[in-house]
Amino acid sequence: MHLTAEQKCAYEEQGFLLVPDLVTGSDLEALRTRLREYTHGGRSTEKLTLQIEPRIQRGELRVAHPGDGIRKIDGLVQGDDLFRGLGLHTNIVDILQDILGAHIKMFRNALLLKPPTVGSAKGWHQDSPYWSVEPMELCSCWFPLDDATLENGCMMVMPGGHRLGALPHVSVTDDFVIDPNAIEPEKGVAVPMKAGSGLFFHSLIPHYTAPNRSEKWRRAIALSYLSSHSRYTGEGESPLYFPICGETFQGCVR
Ligand SMILES: O=C(O)CCC(=O)C(=O)O
Repeated sequence: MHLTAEQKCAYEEQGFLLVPDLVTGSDLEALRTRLREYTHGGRSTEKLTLQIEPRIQRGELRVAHPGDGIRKIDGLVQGDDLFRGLGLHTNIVDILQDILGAHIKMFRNALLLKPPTVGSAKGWHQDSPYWSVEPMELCSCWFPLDDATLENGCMMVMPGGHRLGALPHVSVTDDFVIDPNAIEPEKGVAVPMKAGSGLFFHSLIPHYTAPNRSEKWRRAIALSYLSSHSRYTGEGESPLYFPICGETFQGCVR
């Protein structure tokens, strides 16, 4: 599933690209079923890192089942065979090679859940300012397991915003967001998506998701990748990243 020259150009110009039908049918259903086992019983989450919706964590909101309050699950690609298969899926890796080149590692994977009515917003932000990697040219594939709509908190992006470079970010309650003086949210566009599609986006694209005001789940996994030529700029040695394809280079991420 390689990109056409036109798609590649659109990604470079706009900083994002929607690709439909990366995974369909029973393969997509199997991922949903597996995730439900983690959130609502049947499978241990002991080896995973879970984050609960902040208002539920603080006791300001209640949900019927603990699984209805989970906001984030980290590490499924490392810990689960089906999600590992997704992280390494040929349809995704083909496109990543067109964007990042032949040598790729996975930087992170995070299931981002917006439970019905209680799922909160993720404010306008860029990913690279959160991440200790240079150059700031990572690529994420945001993959919804449910249809992502305006009502349940689909992705919103700022077309071309990756070309502004790293913008100043500030801490606010429960979040770390672009300084409101450095962004014009009215220029953002919503990207409703069918489950199983992928939104490939540059790590400097400003993006936002609204609260889930609907009765439907919005579950997505963010799969973030970097070129193996990238450099780790945090303290100490580079973490060991999950290998996707190609080689590792001296002085670069491990
Ligand atoms: O899925 C969401 O609600 C937010 C995703 C996001 O901001 C990210 O993947 O960086």
